Amino acid sequence: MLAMAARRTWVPPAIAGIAAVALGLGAAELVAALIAPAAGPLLVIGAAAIDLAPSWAKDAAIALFGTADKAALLVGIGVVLLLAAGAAGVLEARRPPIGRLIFAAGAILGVAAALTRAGASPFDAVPSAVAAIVAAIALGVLLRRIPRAASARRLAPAPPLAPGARLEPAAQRASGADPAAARSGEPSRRTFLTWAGGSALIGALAGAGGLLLESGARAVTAVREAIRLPAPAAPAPPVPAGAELDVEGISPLITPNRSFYRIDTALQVPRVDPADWSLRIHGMVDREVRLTWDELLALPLEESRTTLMCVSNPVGGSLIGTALWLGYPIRELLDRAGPQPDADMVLSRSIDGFTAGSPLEVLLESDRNAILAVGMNGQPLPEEHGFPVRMVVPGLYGYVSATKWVVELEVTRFDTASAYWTDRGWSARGPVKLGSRIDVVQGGVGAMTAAGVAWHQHTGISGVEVQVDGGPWREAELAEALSIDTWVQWRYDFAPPAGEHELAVRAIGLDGEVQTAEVADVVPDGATGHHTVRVTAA
Ligand SMILES: Nc1nc2c(c(=O)[nH]1)N[C@H]1C(S)=C(S)[C@@H](COP(=O)(O)O)O[C@H]1N2
Ligand SMILES: [Mo]
Repeated sequence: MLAMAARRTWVPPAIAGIAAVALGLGAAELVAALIAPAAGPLLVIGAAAIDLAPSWAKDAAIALFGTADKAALLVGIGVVLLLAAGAAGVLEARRPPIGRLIFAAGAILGVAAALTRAGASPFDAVPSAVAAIVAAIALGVLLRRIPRAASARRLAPAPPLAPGARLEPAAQRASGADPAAARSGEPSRRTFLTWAGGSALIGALAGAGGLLLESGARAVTAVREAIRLPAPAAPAPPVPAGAELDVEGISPLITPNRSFYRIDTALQVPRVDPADWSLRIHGMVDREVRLTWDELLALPLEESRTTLMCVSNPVGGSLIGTALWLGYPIRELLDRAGPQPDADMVLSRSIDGFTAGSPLEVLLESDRNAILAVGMNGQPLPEEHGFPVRMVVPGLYGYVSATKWVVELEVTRFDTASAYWTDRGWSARGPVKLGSRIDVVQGGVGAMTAAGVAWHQHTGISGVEVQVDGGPWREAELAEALSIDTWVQWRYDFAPPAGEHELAVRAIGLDGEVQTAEVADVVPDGATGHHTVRVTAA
């Protein structure tokens, strides 16, 4: 092998290419497992190969390999990758940067394949890019460690050998067996093979780890997709026709799952298999309660439409959305546990360690749809919105109530326990503030329409007013409210002269509160002030 490598100068660079690609793909697979489990390079390449293969090839593969066709595909991909990686190594050694260009081309194909798959996210581009960058760097490092003897001939073609000349001295020098070579700092063949083998091994380990993690994530995705949620025992009433205004650009009354805002501290979305999920209610209770997924689904589930909002939503911001939730009232479960009289807080805990502190009395209110939710807009919760179980509490900001991937409710006290964001400077209590937003202003001189939403969860909205150019506040048209827990759409028609105009909006609560003009930052307990926009009538 060693002597062969000395004579065949393409062998070490080919080994370098293969080792570099192994390291790159391994790193990419690990990165994919962490941020984009559907975009691991092997999976993406395999899927693209299946999509792109002509149907006769697919038929032939199935005829030839039967149910092992996927395995055969992977072996085929492996062989092609091996050849391409070896070729890239050889080309990079002879005509740089052709090898690295081959890696770049592979990355472009990988990114394209990842991004054009159904439901792709921008993150899906990362693993392929990581693969190419790591492979390119590793290839450079490895090529530099190829012993001179093996690379000498590519730099300067060796003179023709004199008849009868022997190769021994060169082979010996390059093998690293020559102590003089080792002393001179010249890379030895053993050093090179150690580096190449080490890269390939690390790549294989990272790749195996990544694939294992990804398969866990994909298994949960498959479990979620197979779930059929039970029909609600208490369905939400149908949406009345008057609840939705016909204005282009207004927030839809119900926010689709795919455009629902997402806020959490999770670098990697926790993957929780419902079969492993349980909720533990403990702390200041008469008896601890445990609830499994099957037990939860067997309970009479209720539907409710609740607007969820983040305390970090600035005036006019988009961290707010409304969904049809399916779940079970938390108060029923707390009643089973029997909270002690001096408790005043429920500290909910996510499987990833996040905590939220909600007032116990709010969760116990009989007319508050504070629920353990399993469904969102007719689907099992999306993984990034807390699958399989989260909390939803109308009237409280998300950070003090809406724990996703919830696994624990600890009944405790505000003066002894504190939650994730409370420890970071945010208020311990987070009731949602009365608010409104201008979504769109359209039209032109003499006929403009402004429209948007207003909310005060669990209080309700009685009116919305709009002010043009600092003039008097005028009443906007209000759509029918779905409930006091849901935002309400509004529209306002006006007839501006040509030029620039300033519009402001304010909401009025069912309790008579008028939305304050006083400007407050989001920290520590939510922004205030009127949403104001400038428009030009032309
Ligand atoms: N486990 C967990 N749950 C969480 C959070 C979090 O960081 N981790 N963020 C909370 C915050 S601040 C908000 S506003 C809501 C957002 O829910 P959504 O991402 O489904 O819109 O989730 C809450 N639940
Ligand atoms: Mo939030």
